[in-house]
Order: sequence, then C-alpha cells, then structure tokens
Amino acid sequence: MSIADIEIKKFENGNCEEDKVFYQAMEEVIYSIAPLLESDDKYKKNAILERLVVPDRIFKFKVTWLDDDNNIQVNTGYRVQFNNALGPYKGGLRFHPSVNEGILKFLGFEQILKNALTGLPIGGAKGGSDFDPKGKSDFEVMKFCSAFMTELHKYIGPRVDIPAGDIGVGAREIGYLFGEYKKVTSSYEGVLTGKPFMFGGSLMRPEATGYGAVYFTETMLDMEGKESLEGKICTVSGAGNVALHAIEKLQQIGAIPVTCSDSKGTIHDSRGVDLDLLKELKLEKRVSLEEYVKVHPEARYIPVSEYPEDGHAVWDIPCYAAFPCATQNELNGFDAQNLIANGCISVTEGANMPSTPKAVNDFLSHKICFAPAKAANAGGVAVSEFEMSQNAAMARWSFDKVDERLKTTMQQICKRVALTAKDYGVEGNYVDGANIAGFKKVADAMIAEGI
Ligand code: NDP
Ligand code: 2IT
Repeated sequence: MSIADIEIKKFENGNCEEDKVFYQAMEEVIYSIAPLLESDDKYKKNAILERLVVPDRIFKFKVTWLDDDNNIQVNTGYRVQFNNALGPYKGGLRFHPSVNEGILKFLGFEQILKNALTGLPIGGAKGGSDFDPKGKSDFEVMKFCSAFMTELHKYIGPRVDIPAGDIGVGAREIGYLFGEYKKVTSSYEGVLTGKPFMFGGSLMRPEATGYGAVYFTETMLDMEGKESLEGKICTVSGAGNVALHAIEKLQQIGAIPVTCSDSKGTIHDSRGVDLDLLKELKLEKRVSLEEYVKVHPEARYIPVSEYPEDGHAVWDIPCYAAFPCATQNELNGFDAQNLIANGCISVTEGANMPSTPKAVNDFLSHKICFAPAKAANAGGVAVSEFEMSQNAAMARWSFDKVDERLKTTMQQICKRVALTAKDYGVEGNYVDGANIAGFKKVADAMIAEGI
C-alpha cells in the first residue's frame, strides 16, 4: 500500500454524500504530494495533512429576508475559514441553490493551495448561501445581501477574512454586501474584494480570472513547445464572469473561441462568439443563451436535453484548446475522450475542479497540456490581493499596471508548477506540480508557526 493510500484510509470514515466533492479534491492532493511526504518526514511528524484537511472553523447561520410579495424567506449562510498560515482568510462567496457545507469545504481547501501558489500573503476560505439570485429582482438581491451581511460581518475584517465573488456573486452583490457591512460596523474598509471601482474596487478585477487563465495557457504552451493560441479554435464553457473574460482575452490575442454555455444549453458559433451580444444577454439582461440565436440564426443552440446524459455538448466540438469555465465536474471521462479524439492539445481549468478525476487521468495519460484550476484560475484571487494592497495604501493602480502584474504572476505560477513537477520526477504533470508547490508553501509556514 502506498503512502497516499494509507493517508486516504484515515479520512475515509467521514466521507458522507455532501462531502463527496471535498473528498475528491483532497484525494487528488494526497496522491500528488506522496513524493514530498516521502522525501522529508517533517510533514508527517508535524501531522500537516491531518491539520490541513480540517477547517479552522465553519460558521453556519440563518438568513431571513422579505421578498417582493412580502413573504418571509429563509436561507442558510456559511463561511468556512480554512487556513490562515500564509495570511488572512481569503476566498469567494457563492450564491447557488446547490451550496452546502461539503461544496464550500472543497472550494475552501482548493483555495488554500491556490492562494499559496500566487506567492501572495493570503490564507484560504470560502462561503456563500443556498440563495438563488436567478429570477430575483434587484431589490430582493439587495435585501438578501443585507440580511446575509448582518450575520457575516461578525466573522470578517480586512485583516481577518476578506470575501469576494464566485458563482452568483458579482459586482452587484458585492456592492450590496459592502453597503451593509459599512452600515453595521460604521467603518469604511477593504473588507471585500471585487468591489465596483467607484468605491475601492481594483481595475481589472472583473477580467482577472479569465484573462489570467489565458496568460497561464500561453506560458504553458510555450514551455511545452506547442504552437500558440493565435488563429486557433478554442472552446469555452460557461457564460459568467470567468467564461466571458476568457473569451475576451482569447479574441484579443487572435484565437477563435466558438462556444459558450449555461445551465440550460450550449451555443456553437463557428465564426466566433459575438462577445458584445453575450455580455448584453448575460450581464445586462440576465437571460438564457437561447436568445443568442434570435440575433444570430446561423449559430447553433444545443439545449441540455438534446445531448446524451453522459456528456456535454461543448466538449463534442473540435478545438485546439479547451477552457472549462462553468462549474465543478462539468467535464467527465466521456467528454475528455471526445476532446482527445477531436485533436484538442490543451485544457485549462477556469472553473474550480471542472474536470472529473477520470477526465484528468485521461488528459495526463494522453499527454494533453493540462492546467489545473488552482494554478490556472489564480488570477482572480491574485488581483483581489492587489485590491487589498490598493485599499490599504489608499492608492489606485492603472489598468496597465494591474494587467502587467497579473501577467507576471500567472507566468511565475506556471513556471513554479512546471519546475516543481520536474524536481519531483513528474515532468509535464501540472496537477502534481501545483499540489506539491502549494502544499509545501503552506506546510512549511504551519511548521514554522508551531501547533
Ligand atoms: P458566474 O455566476 O458568473 O457564472 C457561472 C456560469 O456557469 C453561468 O454561465 C452558469 O449558467 C454556469 N453554470 C453554473 N452552474 C452550472 C451547471 N451546473 N451546469 C452548467 N453551467 C453552469 O460564476 P463565475 O464565472 O464567477 O464562476 C465560474 C467558475 O469559476 C466557478 O467554478 C468558480 O468557482 C470559478 N472561479 C471564479 C472566480 C471569480 O473570480 N469569479 C475565480 C476563480 C474561479 P447559469 O447562468 O445558467 O446558471
Ligand atoms: O475561486 C476563487 O479563487 C474565487 N472565487 C476568487 C476568490 C477571491 O478572493 O478573489
């Protein structure tokens, strides 16, 4: 039995249904870091793994609010403060009906290692609620955000824990959350990132995750001796913050993104996605992608119901590089086989853990350049940290300065990950490289800080 198998056995008992995604994230890390644990027994002596997989604390609270028909609504709110060895707790808030403690533990755990990879002084956290912003009026979203922050403000602070956005939480929600925080604490401070620019948000924070994923991919392709993305067909899933800005950056560098998707269906526009239309539909009107083909009847809309249950339409479309940017486990073994068969050479995870373990194994065994989420989508949280720096210094950085720093950060992460993989005998495996490099940084800090 390998060292990784032994470690995994220890955690198997607590593996309930809700914790499945958390367990999936943890298992990948444990297998990756086996060579590190074998190379130095200080990690075992200090019980780093046992300590790292248990959150420092989890807050769970009731959120009561009044809808537009004056009905009382009740949701559950959470904040998982996972690890602050490297800096204050940092990570997004997700508002989606599927949110539960297990999903937030998976996201918080990934966030620890992702934040470590940025090289910036930030720990890992995640939070959110089972509230569904879809179909709610602005006023209802505001009332929910106020009620959520009435409780959350007790646990956060600019030097304690700094939330940001994630699925269902963008500038609108962050604005309402900030307003309530200000009201209940009487203080005006950088307690949230992803704020609108007019009250302390960083330029380029909205673009950062998508742009960063493309910067990472360009560096990875260059290091692996592959052709660049220029002139190449790319497929992107999702139609939210990360997907829209990945598409935008791909277009800027001369690639041709031909797809996007939401929870109801996929758009395939072989001439290249109309980004202005997409932004109008998703950011302003907040409607289904089905509307896209009313303006562009030559594009194809494939509803989820018309595609076989074991796969997703986006990954059936031939491409040079794929960018899953929607949600966890959206790309499975069936999809991976489709991508590989159709000649895809590169997969970059814009979303958190969008590929199932089977898909990841298939990519690695077929020598696909595979950029795992905790490295490839770290641009969002990196620019969040830049926002914290600007707020603390009462400064404003220009768009170009943020962009330059984001690009450098993504290049450095990519190189560190590739180098670590090489050092531990798994050259070209960015999954192991990212897990080992991130874990080592946090673990060494935990050891230095004592128990
Ligand atoms: P958004 O809420 O802006 O967009 C999410 C998109 O994904 C929407 O198009 C949504 O479709 C789609 N989606 C959500 N759930 C599903 C599903 N079950 N099946 C198919 N499509 C789905 O979120 P973000 O773009 O911010 O986040 C996307 C991913 O990126 C998440 O995994 C998030 O954790 C990760 N991420 C986000 C960062 C950020 O800075 N925002 C930073 C790093 C990672 P619909 O509108 O129909 O629900
Ligand atoms: O998953 C992520 O990295 C985010 N949702 C962004 C976190 C942040 O604090 O900016």
